[in-house]
Amino acid sequence: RILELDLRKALANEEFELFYQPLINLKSGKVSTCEALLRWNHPARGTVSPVDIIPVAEDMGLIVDLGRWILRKACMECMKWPEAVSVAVNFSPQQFHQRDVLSEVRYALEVSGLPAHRLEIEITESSLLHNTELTHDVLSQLRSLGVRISLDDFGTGYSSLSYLHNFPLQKVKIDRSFLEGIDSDRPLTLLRGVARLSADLGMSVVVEGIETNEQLELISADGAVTEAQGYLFSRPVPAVRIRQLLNASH
Ligand code: G
Ligand code: G
Ligand code: NA
Ligand code: MN
Repeated sequence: RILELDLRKALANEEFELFYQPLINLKSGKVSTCEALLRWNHPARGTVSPVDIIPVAEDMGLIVDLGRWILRKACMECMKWPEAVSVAVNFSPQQFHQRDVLSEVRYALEVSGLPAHRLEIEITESSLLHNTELTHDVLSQLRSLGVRISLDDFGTGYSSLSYLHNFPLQKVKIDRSFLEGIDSDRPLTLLRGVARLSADLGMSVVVEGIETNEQLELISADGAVTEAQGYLFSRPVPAVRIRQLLNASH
């Protein structure tokens, strides 16, 4: 595949870039975290989406190198932000299940100087499907380092509610599909239920994909949701732009 050949060169040629999208703490109204989102500035194709990059990188065995680059870059970028702001980094299942995942995280923190409590790792339910005992150990060890684990896209996979109490997770991100139609006809029952359950289990709760003020009001009403993310606040933006945004708001 052409894409594979290009992908091998892309790391060396510095064609990758991280964009950042803020998560807003609903109590303070301030940015709590910024999520790093991968972009590839392909010399001929223009911007390539992570949806097209990550699976190919996993097939090629390039995910470890690429993941290492992403993690370090994100940690170094976070060092330029106000201290109250954390960075969230997405881990693909292969990246999460690599043997050296702990050393990778420890090393990224070390070389960047970022305190562990300012790093959040986003995994999806698919990372929790297999090797549950080993998975549990890795999560606990990451927790001992002081990083937070966030369960991304909750509600799109098998959505076993048991994940929420069986694994040591600190945050749950409710997928934006839960918002569909809530400002018109669909009852909020499901979203509120998941949010309340997660909050009662001691987790921070994020709702993703907030695009309107109506949606923001609806999810804020009962206090279970702690953070919101979506185009209403900001699209994913380049590093320079997020720095300006954070300096203006903190
Ligand atoms: O930013 P965008 O909407 O294009 O992201 C599309 C998908 O790609 C999302 O599911 C997001 O979690 C995933 N993604 C974005 N950046 C990364 C990354 O650095 N690593 C991994 N594993 N997934 C990413
Ligand atoms: O899987 P993950 O949650 O990491 O995916 C993040 C993706 O969602 C990014 O590609 C980002 O561009 C996209 N996104 C972020 N906020 C919104 C939003 O408010 N509406 C829509 N439609 N997509 C969003
Ligand atoms: Na994510
Ligand atoms: Mn998500």
